[in-house]
Amino acid sequence: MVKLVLVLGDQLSDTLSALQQADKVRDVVVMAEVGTEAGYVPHHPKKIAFIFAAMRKFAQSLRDQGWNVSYTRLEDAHNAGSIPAELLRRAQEFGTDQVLATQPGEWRLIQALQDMPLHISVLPDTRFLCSPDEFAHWAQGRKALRMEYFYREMRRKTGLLMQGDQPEGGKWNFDHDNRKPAKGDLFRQAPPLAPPDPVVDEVLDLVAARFAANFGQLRPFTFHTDRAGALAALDHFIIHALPDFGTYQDAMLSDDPYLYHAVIGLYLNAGLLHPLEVCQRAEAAFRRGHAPLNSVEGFIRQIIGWREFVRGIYFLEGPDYSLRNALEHTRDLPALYWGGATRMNCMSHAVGQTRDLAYAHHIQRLMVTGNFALLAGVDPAQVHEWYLAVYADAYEWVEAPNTLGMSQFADGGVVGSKPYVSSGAYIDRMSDYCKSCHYRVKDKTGARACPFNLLYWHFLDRHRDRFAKNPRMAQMYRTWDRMEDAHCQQVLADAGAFLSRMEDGQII
Ligand code: FAD
Ligand code: DLZ
Ligand code: SF4
Repeated sequence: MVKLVLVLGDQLSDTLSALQQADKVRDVVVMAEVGTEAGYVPHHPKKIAFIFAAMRKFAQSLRDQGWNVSYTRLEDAHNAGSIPAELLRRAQEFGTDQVLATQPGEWRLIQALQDMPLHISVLPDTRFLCSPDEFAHWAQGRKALRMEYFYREMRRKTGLLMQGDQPEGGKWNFDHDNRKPAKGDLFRQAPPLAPPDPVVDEVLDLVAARFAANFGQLRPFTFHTDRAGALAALDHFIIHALPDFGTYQDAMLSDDPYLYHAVIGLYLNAGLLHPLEVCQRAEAAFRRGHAPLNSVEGFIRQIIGWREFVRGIYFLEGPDYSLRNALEHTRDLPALYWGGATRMNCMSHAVGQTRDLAYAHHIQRLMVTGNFALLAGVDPAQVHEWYLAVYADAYEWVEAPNTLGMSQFADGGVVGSKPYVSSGAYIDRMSDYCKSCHYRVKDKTGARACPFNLLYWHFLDRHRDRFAKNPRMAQMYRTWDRMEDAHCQQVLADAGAFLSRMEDGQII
């Protein structure tokens, strides 16, 4: 009997397990642009355009390889509106109830497929280096799950940057070399732009018509939308940016959104690049002397360490992970996250760049927008929805542990042993934002005091019961306790007033 082979918008890989198990002559590949996937959060228009254009091109490449592909466009009159409804419609059309699927990356869809009146074989997603079962096995019996130890296992497993059973250069992690601020440089090479293309143009018109109300600027659209383009972006990064990736990984500059970052997360997560090939190319650059060890190790750690680790956590923790709120934060996400005016220059740049590019690099996500939401006590569910919507690389398996775990501490310490919070001093050290800000980063109290300075102590003070005994935070509490009582009261009062202005919808 003919089988339907489901290929989702983030499963655009020739090596997909469902395709590998299918019979090219007998079976039918099902792909569908559907309202539910395009609308479960208000995705950035660039993200929707990237996924639809990449889906259309991948469908064509499958046809070119001899596959029979039934592709539903968003605007098709018979579009049933959701992945399950499209599968049912195609099942009726082809007289079958047999489906091959690769496990989706979100519990929401995994559960939707389980509830269907069809025989669906859900195969493991083999495009990762560590399966959920392998991760669960690694996690079993450990008191705390720490990325660093998991990462070492992945280094041993892949053989990346290894000399026998020892790490290259005698150390697993060169992070202490990677904390430098950056200076403007006119010669820094931005990621390459994709050339004009009729498939993309058609999708851009569709997205402009259907998703005009979503936060985010659609044009200019510069992402690549096929594997060849993604490989070109990777090569460009390895040649031009990888050598400095490590040193300036944490730096932020107002006029340079990409610095030495790869901007490949969207390609990896959609399936256009494979994590191992990416890391092998980076390792080869080290072996031929093109890039130093601190950069290559740092880059590989993000991919075989953090990326695999957060996926392991997502599947280990189960479907309720995205509902967690360990710190019981309840404030609404301020309008400035959706483009509302703000006087905070760092927030204005990080959000403005996100609106224009559907991209911000890790430290902007963690130490600017994430840090502010955490310090201000914003409801993590709203923070989670924002991050899932606004970045071109966002899917729940990777976004939720980063946002709810690493950034908001909403999982109570599963991903990180302490919350990532900082005052304005960190942002000042790592960026050029503060020098043209309305607020003064050196001011600790008063009307012009940097809000990060006020809220940092407010956060520590209100969560003292939870964090004072955390050995990694004891020093912060000792500093707070050494301050004059009157100063502390002033900081807390100014922070409270700032939060009240924010809640009243005033420009902050
Ligand atoms: P680079 O800095 O060049 O790093 C190279 C690659 O390493 C990335 O493409 C990515 O695949 C991987 N990587 C780096 N850090 C992480 C990480 N913490 N977790 C997983 N992979 C990592 N990443 C996503 O892919 N999707 C998300 O939805 C996402 N949401 C995030 C939300 C928050 C609050 C934070 C703090 C981080 C989030 N990240 C997410 C991780 C990271 O910010 C992005 O992977 C990275 O910014 C993508 O840009 P890049 O390709 O230029 O990465
Ligand atoms: C993100 C996304 C969007 C915007 N649209 C579609 C779509 O129309 N059809 C589709 O198959 N996939 C889409 N995706 C990706 C899915 O949301 C993704 O496969 C699941 O969230 C699982 O990771
Ligand atoms: Fe951000 Fe504070 Fe610096 Fe202004 S002074 S840019 S609010 S850290």
